[in-house]
Amino acid sequence: MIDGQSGLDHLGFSRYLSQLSSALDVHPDSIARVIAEHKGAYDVATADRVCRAVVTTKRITTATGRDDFPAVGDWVVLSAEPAVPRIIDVILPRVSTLHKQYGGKTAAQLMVANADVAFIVESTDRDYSPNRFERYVVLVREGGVMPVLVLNKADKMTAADLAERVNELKTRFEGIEVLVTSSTTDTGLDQLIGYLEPGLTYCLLGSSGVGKSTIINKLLENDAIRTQDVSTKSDRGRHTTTGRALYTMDSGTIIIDNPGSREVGVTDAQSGIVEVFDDIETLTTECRFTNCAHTTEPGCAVLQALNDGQIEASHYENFLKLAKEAAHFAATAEEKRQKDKKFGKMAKTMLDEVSQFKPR
Ligand SMILES: Nc1nc2c(ncn2[C@@H]2O[C@H](COP(=O)(O)OP(=O)(O)OP(=O)(O)O)[C@@H](O)[C@H]2O)c(=O)[nH]1
Ligand SMILES: [Mg+2]
Ligand SMILES: [Zn+2]
Repeated sequence: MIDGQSGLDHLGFSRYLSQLSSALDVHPDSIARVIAEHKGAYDVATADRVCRAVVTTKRITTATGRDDFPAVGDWVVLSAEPAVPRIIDVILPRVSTLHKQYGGKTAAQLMVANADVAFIVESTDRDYSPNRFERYVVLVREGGVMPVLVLNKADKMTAADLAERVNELKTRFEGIEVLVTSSTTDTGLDQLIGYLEPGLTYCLLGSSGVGKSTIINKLLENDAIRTQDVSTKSDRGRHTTTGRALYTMDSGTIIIDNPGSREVGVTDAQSGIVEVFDDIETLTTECRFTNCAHTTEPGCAVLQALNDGQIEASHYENFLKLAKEAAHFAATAEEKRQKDKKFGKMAKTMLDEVSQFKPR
């Protein structure tokens, strides 16, 4: 059985145990956490070392999907066989998961396991998209992970524009923390660091080039991760991070870096291909009405593109499907706001009524 002396705490083991619904009957010496994924192999960290590990052929032949294989963040049991690569015998129960997309349940790819908090990073430049934030928020919550929005590269925008965006995000994503950061000027990094708790696992998600790895390098203070200068043409880094990896901070916080994703969208269940809608999103900015639903409205740039054959009908339908889910999310937030407003009114009326009986 496991007590507090497992030696795995720098990897977040106590936190993991506290989230499990039943006790683990495994000797801690055989437990490791997956910290990186390679083609056909994993790096796993035990209490005192990092080593290569592989899964059994039995696992490969009996697997029914990606979830049957280890992912970064997983807790696993290694076989007693000391030879390297070690053998991963068991994947311990996951308390949270992050899949690449939602909707097409069959092919949803597992990215990360056992993360507590996901920092969803966008940059202030043209990457900025509240809709994308929303897709990530849905995805993150579906996996049982807490979302936090991070608006990075604050140095590239005026304070006024920045405040406007933060305001927009706070209104749209009630109850979700919004952090503003810049790795160039160190703006907001203290706030971000203040947010981190020892023993918890955080992961960074977001498009390529928004500055995820740079933030982690700042947190680790040792440039552990290679990043790349922004390509001048597109103003974006080119997919610098190619694999996910888990890092441990001296403070005891665990951080997972992800390769930039252009992958958040619904899945075409048949092909397993992930669809993104950046093209349609760009078009929506040209619709006549800002609240255009892109179904019947005059002056709709999306319908226009559909008619022109510029976008595929199936692509358009998937976009509507996703928009519906997003609208549902927005509606829930709006309902809550209305409720709060109603309650505020009611409270005020009550106060007024009570004040009538105030002793003179
Ligand atoms: N101006 C500015 N540039 C930044 C900031 N943070 C990162 N960058 C630059 O943006 C580029 C991309 O940064 P990365 O950290 O590699 O981005 P990433 O999100 O890890 O990208 P992928 O690994 O491809 O997913 C680099 O050239 C960084 O120097 C920032 O706060 N301000
Ligand atoms: Mg990176
Ligand atoms: Zn439209």
